[in-house]
Amino acid sequence: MESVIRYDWTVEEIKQIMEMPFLDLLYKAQTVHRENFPANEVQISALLSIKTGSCPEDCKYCPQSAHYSTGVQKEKLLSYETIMQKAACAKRSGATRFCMGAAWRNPKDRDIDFIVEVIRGVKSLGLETCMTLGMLTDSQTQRLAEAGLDYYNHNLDTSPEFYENIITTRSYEDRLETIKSLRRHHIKICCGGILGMGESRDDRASFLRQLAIINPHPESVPINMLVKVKGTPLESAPDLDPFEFIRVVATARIIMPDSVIRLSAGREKMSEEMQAWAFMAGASSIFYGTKLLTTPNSAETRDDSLLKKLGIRGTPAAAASDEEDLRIIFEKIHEGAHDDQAEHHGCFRLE
Ligand code: SAM
Ligand code: DTB
Ligand code: SF4
Repeated sequence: MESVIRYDWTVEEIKQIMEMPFLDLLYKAQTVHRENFPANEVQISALLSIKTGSCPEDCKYCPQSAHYSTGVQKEKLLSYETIMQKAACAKRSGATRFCMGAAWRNPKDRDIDFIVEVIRGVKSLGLETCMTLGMLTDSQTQRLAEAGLDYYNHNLDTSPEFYENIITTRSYEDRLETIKSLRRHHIKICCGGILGMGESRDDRASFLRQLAIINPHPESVPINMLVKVKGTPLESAPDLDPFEFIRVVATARIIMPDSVIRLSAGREKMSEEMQAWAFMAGASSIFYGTKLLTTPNSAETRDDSLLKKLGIRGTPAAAASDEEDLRIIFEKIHEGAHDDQAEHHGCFRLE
C-alpha cells in the first residue's frame, strides 16, 4: 500500500519526493493513483466566466485584473438563461461538473440570491456545480451550501513566501479564511495554484505543503500552468521545464492520495506527450471546451483524439439526463429568455 494520508508534511519531505528519479516518481504516483481511483478515467469539467473583467485585485497572472491592459472584453453578470444554456451545452458535451467563475474580489450579498438560483438551475440538469467568486463571508458560504453547491474553487496559487510577488491586494491568510468557511459548511474544496510564475522549486514544494496540511485535503486540486497573457506583468515569464511541471503533479498525487488532481489551465500549449505524462503522474480531471475563462483551452477535437489515443474515458455522470431531457429543459430556458444575451452566447442550438 503506497497511499498514506498525512497532514504533517514538511517542505523537505515534499522536496525529497519531487526529486526522486523521474521514472520512480511516476511509477509511485501512478501506483497511488490506482489504489484510489479507477485507472484510465478522467473527470470532465466545463468552465464559464459568468462575470468577466474589471476585477479590483492585482493578481499578476490574471487577464481580468483592472490593474492591467489586456484587451479582455468586460462583461456584466450573465443572465440566468445564458448560464443555463451554456450548462446544457456542457452536459451534452459529456461534462459532469459545471464551474462558474466571476472576476470579483468577493460577491456582494445582493449577488447571492442570483447565484443561489443558478446553482439550483444547473443542478437540475444533473450536473455537479462549482463556483469561484472570490472571498466569501461565513453567511454567504452558508447560503451557497443551502443551495446545494458541490464545490468552491479558491486557489492558494503559490507558496506563502512567493505570494507577495504575485498578489498584494489580499493576503494568504484571507484565502485560508475562505477555505475554513467552506469546510465549516461542508462545501467540497477545489484548491490549487499556478506553476511557471518565476517561483523556485522550494516555492513549489512549499505551495504543495500548504495544500497537504489542509485537513482533510482539498477534494480537488487544480494545477495550472501559467497562461501568459499580453499586458499582464507575467506576460514574459520564463517557460517552466515540462518535467518540473510533471514532478509537481506526481508529488501532489502522492501526498494527497484521495484528492482529484486536475490538469487545469495551460493545456493548449502542452504537447500530447506532456499531457499523457501528466495523466501517468496521476492527474485525472480536465477542463473541456473551447475556452477557459477568457483564454483559449485545448480544442475539443484535439482532446477527443488524445483521450481516444490514450484509451482514457470520461467519468460517467452521477445523474444522467438524456438528450431528450436536455432538449426539453433547453426549450423551457429559451422560452423564458427575455434578453438577446442568451441568443448571443448560445452554443446549444435546436435543429
Ligand atoms: N476571482 C476569483 C478568484 O480569484 O478566486 C475567481 C476567478 S480566478 C480567475 C480563478 C483562478 O484562475 C485563479 O485563482 C488562478 O489560479 C487561475 N488563473 C487566472 N489567470 C490565470 C492564468 N493566466 N494562467 C493560469 N491560471 C490562471
Ligand atoms: C483554476 O484553477 N483554473 C481555472 C479555474 N480554476 C477557475 C481558471 C483558469 C483561468 C485561465 C485564464 C483565463 O482563461 O482567464
Ligand atoms: Fe480577480 Fe480572480 Fe483574476 Fe485575481 S484571479 S484578478 S481575484 S479574477
